[in-house]
Amino acid sequence: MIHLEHIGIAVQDAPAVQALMQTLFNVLSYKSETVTSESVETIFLALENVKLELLKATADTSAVAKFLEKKGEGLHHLAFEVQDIDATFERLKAAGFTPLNPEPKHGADGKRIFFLHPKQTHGILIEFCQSRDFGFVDAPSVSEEIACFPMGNPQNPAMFAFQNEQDLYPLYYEAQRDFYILDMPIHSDEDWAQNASKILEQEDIKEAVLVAQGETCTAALSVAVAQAERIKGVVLLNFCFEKESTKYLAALQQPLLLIGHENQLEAPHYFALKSFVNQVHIAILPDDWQQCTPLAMSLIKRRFLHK
Ligand code: CMX
Repeated sequence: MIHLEHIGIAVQDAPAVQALMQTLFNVLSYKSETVTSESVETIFLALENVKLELLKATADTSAVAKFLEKKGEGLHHLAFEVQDIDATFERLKAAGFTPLNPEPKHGADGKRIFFLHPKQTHGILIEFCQSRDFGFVDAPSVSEEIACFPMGNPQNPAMFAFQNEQDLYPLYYEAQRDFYILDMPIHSDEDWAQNASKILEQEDIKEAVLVAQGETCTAALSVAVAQAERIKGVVLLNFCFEKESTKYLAALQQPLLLIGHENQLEAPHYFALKSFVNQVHIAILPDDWQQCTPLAMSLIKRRFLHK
């Protein structure tokens, strides 16, 4: 199924446009990336159903520089995500289009892309893109006894994630670029710490960032305390205070990143943790954290991968 992946907007003054987006939509940019082959700097903002890609020329020869000179700031292109970019490329060539690229090439955001000339598409510059395959490992479980689902490239730093009801799936999607994810679905509190230890040993994970959300946070904290030598940092999303969790928080030695959202009742109380948790960073994101997944991911990467 084809969907609108992003809207490209040519900008002269990126900070001014970013400030405007914050005022209009309450969104912040979550990453910026220079695409050398296109001579552009891209700045991404995520709305619920589509991304905005601000495009800044980095050289006078850039297509964006030419566009800005001729038309000024504004809508530059629409990018549609397809499942098979090579097949789409061939299909459109057979339909009589002359793509601007001899074949799909690497673009921003880890995607393969190609463009059609606006002269062939009633004045709209159209990009087709396909997300890179991040190496999803379709393994049922690393252990027959304990359900744990690995995703991503095993060469990447490990992210040990506790979730229930697929809450963390949007985050996993983003995280697969940088982490090897060990997803441990939670069904009951029992033996979590023990099972988690088994998985860490079976998979020979020497260092992992542990991520949990909502009601799985207390169990995750117990694992972090029990496995202090293997868990190098903890991320709690929408953490809710519980009696047990306070005990583990006081014993926690690793850096902690707490990500909440502003409508959450507990969020203002997170700051009280600074008085007794060793190294805690707190981020309160606008609205529901699932809508802020890319932003949450960039905080996790900055804190634990120093990216
Ligand atoms: N949207 C609509 N029309 C556009 C356009 C755009 N983004 N860019 C150019 N045009 C129109 C021009 O207005 C002009 O129309 P007229 O002849 O009616 O005046 C016509 O296309 C030709 O424009 P040009 O200035 O002579 O530019 P070129 O033909 O040299 O280049 C294009 C146009 C589309 C081939 C070039 O911009 C290109 O290769 N774009 C694809 C790559 C790109 O845009 N990269 C930046 C984004 C990278 C990313 O997202 O990663």
